[in-house]
Amino acid sequence: MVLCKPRTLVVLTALAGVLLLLPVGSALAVGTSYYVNCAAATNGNGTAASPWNNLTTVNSQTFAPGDSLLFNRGTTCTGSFVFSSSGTSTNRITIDAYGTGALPAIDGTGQNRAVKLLDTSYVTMQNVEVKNSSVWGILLTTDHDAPAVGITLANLVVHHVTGGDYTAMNAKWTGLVVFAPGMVVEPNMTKGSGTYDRNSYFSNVLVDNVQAYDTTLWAGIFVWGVQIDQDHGWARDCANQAVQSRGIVIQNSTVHNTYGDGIAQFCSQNGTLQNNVVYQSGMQPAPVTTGTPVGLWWWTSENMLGQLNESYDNHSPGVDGGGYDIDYGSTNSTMQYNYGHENSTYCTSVFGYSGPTTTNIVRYNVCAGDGTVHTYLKNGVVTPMPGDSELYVCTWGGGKLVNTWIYNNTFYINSTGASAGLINFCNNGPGSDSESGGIFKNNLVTSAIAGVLGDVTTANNRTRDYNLYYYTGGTFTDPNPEAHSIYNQNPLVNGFGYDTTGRPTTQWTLQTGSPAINHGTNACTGLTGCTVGTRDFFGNAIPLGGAFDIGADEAQ
Ligand SMILES: [Ca+2]
Repeated sequence: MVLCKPRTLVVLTALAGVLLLLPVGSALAVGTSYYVNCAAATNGNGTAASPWNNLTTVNSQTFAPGDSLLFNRGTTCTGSFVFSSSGTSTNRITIDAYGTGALPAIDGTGQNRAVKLLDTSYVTMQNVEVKNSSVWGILLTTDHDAPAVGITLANLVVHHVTGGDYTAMNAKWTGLVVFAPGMVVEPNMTKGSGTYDRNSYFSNVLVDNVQAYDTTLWAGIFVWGVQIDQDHGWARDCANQAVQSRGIVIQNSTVHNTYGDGIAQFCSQNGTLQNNVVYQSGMQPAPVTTGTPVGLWWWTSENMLGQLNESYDNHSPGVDGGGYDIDYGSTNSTMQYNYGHENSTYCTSVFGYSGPTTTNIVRYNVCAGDGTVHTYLKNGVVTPMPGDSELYVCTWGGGKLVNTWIYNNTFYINSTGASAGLINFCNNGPGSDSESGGIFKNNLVTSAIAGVLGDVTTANNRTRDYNLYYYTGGTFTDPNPEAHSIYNQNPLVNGFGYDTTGRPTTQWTLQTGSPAINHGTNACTGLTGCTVGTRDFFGNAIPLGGAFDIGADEAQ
């Protein structure tokens, strides 16, 4: 025994070293794997040799931390998969595929939702196809008064959520992948009798490589950050950071063909939306019901980051229908390194309503060829489409914009709408944005139309300088000339006018000899709390050559 002791210690030490190298969650995994093969002729006991063959049986099970629930590739389970077990931070539960072939599918067969993850924490769901439900593809919700923490959705294909009707309170919490802290009362279901203090939210969520498409409901990937309880209490709760969802990352995902939003987070904090592609959101036909879809955006949220996304060909039966939006009540957020093009209306908007929208940054984006649709059907009357420009800044109802910093973007304007140009005012009329502390600097503006600036009054509401303006059809005369800006010089960019699918790689970069090179300024000079970051749209370090270039490319 004594002789054995040192050897045991050596083994344990070696094991500990191995364990430390394993990913969090699998290091101490001690759970059981359960198997589902819905093509099996008989219902088994959940072992690999005798898998379950239907969702009713699966839904009746409770799983323990460390367990795996595995669906057989190449097979389809029909009905609704409802999962309510939780793992722990060190022993997650994993819902995954086994075997070979196509992703295992869950076919909702027209039920409200194909998948419902209810009151779950520390759960990973990956490598599954989800389809053919009527209101939600995957609904993540709660029916308790606590946060739902540590959920990962990865490598999912979610599609065809159609036919449902869920318009109570103009609900936007419907669609393909929806996070909605409870209590969501589903169509044809009644609310539970529990008492809730509205303290439920989502925390530390990862949505990675999810393909979500085709819904006649609202959204592609959507986070309604605060609790829904069948009233309008969320209007109050959204501003209460203590009960907002937080730490939600949506990345490497593609969303298209939704009636409402593409990817959005509402009433949330510290969220990230990156490396996503969104197109053909807002496809609901007129007449409008809920309105206001945007490709990728957030509303009443703090410390948000949207970057490296592509958002294009997005639409709306009503207003909005743009590529990106920092919506009212948002604070300390950044839209950067994004590509927006050929949207019905704007590339990017910033809005203020009922109070301030504070310290929001729009930088190093490429915006090209937006404002493709110029009228919509408003109350049965054909009306000019608001915001059919590259930038749409707007306040109403006591809203104001504070410290909106727009710099080092590249804009290409060719919209032919009545109000088209670089920047557009909102429905409240020309100059209807209440702005303080805003800047518009180092932007490269090329226009194929005469209205280069768009609404001059709105443009003038922010300090603008060090920009380059080039009108391809003639001479642009700025009614309020900027001291250090470049007018009427060809910016000498590669791929001039590029506004098609796929992030530009060489297009909109500066040629040697471009007047934009080293003619910008440090956009943060004089701005408290402003830092310019470390890179441009293309990944080049900034600044090069001892001075900032104008536009989204730091060439030299
Ligand atoms: Ca430079």
